[in-house]
Amino acid sequence: MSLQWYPGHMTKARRELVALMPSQDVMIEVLDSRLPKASSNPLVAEIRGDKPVIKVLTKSDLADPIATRAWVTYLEGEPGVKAFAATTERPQVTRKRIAELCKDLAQHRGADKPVRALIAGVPNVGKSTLVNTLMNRLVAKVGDKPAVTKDQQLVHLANGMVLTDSPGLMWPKIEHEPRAFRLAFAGSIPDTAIDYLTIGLFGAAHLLAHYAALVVGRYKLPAVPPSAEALLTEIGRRRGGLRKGGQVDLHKAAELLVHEFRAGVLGPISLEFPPVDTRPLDPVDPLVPASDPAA
Ligand SMILES: Nc1nc2c(ncn2[C@@H]2O[C@H](COP(=O)(O)OP(=O)(O)OP(=O)(O)O)[C@@H](O)[C@H]2O)c(=O)[nH]1
Ligand SMILES: [Mg+2]
Repeated sequence: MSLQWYPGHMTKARRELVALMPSQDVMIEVLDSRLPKASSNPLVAEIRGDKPVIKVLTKSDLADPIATRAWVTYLEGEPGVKAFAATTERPQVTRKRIAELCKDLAQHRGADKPVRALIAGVPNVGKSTLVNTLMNRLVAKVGDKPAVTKDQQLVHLANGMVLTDSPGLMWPKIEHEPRAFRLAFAGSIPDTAIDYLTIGLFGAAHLLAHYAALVVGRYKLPAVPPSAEALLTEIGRRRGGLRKGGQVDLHKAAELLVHEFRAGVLGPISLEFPPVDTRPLDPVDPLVPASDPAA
């Protein structure tokens, strides 16, 4: 299944990002910590070109901290990339890190010229929330659904930086099925464009494979269910997802699982993990890969 959701305002948003980027010093690409790869939009990378980028992994309070730490290290291995994990639970840390990294990446601007940064990313990852955190007050509209921001918004920070918030951008067709499912499960694609049962089954399978103890604990299950469908059936039984006659309504159970995952009530969960470093270890110092020239 490929997924198509590319509302009209995104064509305009894309054009405006292309027009603005040349005047910017830095791109701040916002990624969801739970799916940093699936939420990195190839169009955003294309628009950025070779400008430096800060990859902010938002909602880190909802993600598996070990996976997030590995993602930050992995992303920083790419040229011109700085990365860090952010959460609304620690706004001061975010303000400090962004100010430091922007200064560092835009040294050519000198002390007297403000750093200009464009904030971009797929819908619902927390771009406008980041703007509000950096401003330390509510200046951008935020919402718990995709496509809340429809137009670019320019804001001036007290430290002189000039930020532009932008509408969440998708690309016309997501060909890779697991990527589309991850984006949908996390809430970057509107519920009207997805089928809850398909997404719920995908999520249930992932949870069973990587976070079985969390689902067993949350739904008070006697054992790990043998399949994604069995997990949804158990959830439906326990949470009133029954049709007349006592049959479990799998759609309802799937919807419940999707919403509980998004709200973080199952615990900190990541939907993907960075590639494992398989380079041979240095025989003298086994903590570094032998083939790493920087080691
Ligand atoms: N738990 C948690 N939720 C967050 C965090 N940052 C943002 N959110 C929530 O994520 C949702 C989306 O936030 P927005 O800032 O509107 O996202 P956006 O990227 O601007 O979305 P669009 O404008 O639709 O592209 C809101 O419900 C926020 O409260 C975070 O660090 N932790
Ligand atoms: Mg927004």
